[in-house]
Amino acid sequence: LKILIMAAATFTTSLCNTVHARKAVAPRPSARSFRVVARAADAHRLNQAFSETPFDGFKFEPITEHQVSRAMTSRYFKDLDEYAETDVIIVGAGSAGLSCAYELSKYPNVKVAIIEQGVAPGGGAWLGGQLFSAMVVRKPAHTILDELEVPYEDEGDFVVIKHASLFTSTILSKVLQAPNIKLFNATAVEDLIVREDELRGKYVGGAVTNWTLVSLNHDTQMCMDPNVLESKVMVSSTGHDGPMGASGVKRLQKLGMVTGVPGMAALDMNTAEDAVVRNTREVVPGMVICGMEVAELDGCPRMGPTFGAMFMSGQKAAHCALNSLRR
Ligand code: 48N
Repeated sequence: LKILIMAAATFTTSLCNTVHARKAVAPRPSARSFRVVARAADAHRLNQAFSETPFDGFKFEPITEHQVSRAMTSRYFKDLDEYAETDVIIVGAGSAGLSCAYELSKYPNVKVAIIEQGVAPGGGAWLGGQLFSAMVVRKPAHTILDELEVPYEDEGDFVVIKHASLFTSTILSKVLQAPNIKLFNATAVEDLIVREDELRGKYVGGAVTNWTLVSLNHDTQMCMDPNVLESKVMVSSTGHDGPMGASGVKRLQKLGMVTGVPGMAALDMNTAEDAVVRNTREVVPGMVICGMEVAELDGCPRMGPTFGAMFMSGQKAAHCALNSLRR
């Protein structure tokens, strides 16, 4: 027993000595370690400072979900009510359709509804050609760029906009701000209103519309009937490709109001652009065509990656529509 007590006492003593020794050896924090800690604190503060932005502590005003819903739906249904009958319907918001709308924005007494099947208006004018962003515009079509104040590089007989989207976003912005113009996007014109009278014979009196997704899926579901908008004159600028390319003239052909839609001919820039502008016209009473839809109907050549004819054809179509309204 005596030995055991002595061993326990020895063990306890050595344990205390070790702890004491450790304590004794434990270094007092040196000045260096204080500097390290201070630097870390500064870094944190600095990081804190850099991570602060003018938008920290932002607090939105309160809102309820039904307020958001009513803000959207009340305006949309008011627009549908207001544009159930309108002076001009432009079908297709590509470069030709937007140029037409821009020209009509100069006539504030003319009510215009643009119907665009895509969610994003702009058609093929977001790029200059293939995947290249610069847009080539042959003179004298650069005049619209001067009006829109779209900067370009002057190359003599033509100009180059550094990015096609600069043109499209600028003209879109001008058109959307015009009080006499309303854009209904993600909405397709899937048919035409066609009437007949002694004076004009058969004429186009408006558009038959549906949500684009419905128009593209009629054969996957029971019929979902369309909506209708009446117009005094329609401008069809539905282009030459895409899910509904040249849909206006193709519908006229099915209705027997035009004889054929041969489709655009092979590429020849110098012939194509003059022909598209020259042949922009009121193709049947109540319906003007412009842009590449003209090439589809008349079989004139395509021009490829030059856009001047789209601008001038669209602007010309606006005046064809104004002439039709004055009749
Ligand atoms: O840009 P696009 O396709 O047509 P345009 O005529 O305004 O401009 C054509 C131009 O981009 C070219 O093709 C160039 C010059 N290349 C020529 C060539 O040789 O290849 O715009 C047509 C718009 C599109 O946004 C379509 O989504 C839309 O019309 N659209 C419709 N919107 C509503 N209902 C429809 N049925 C419909 N069909 C087409």
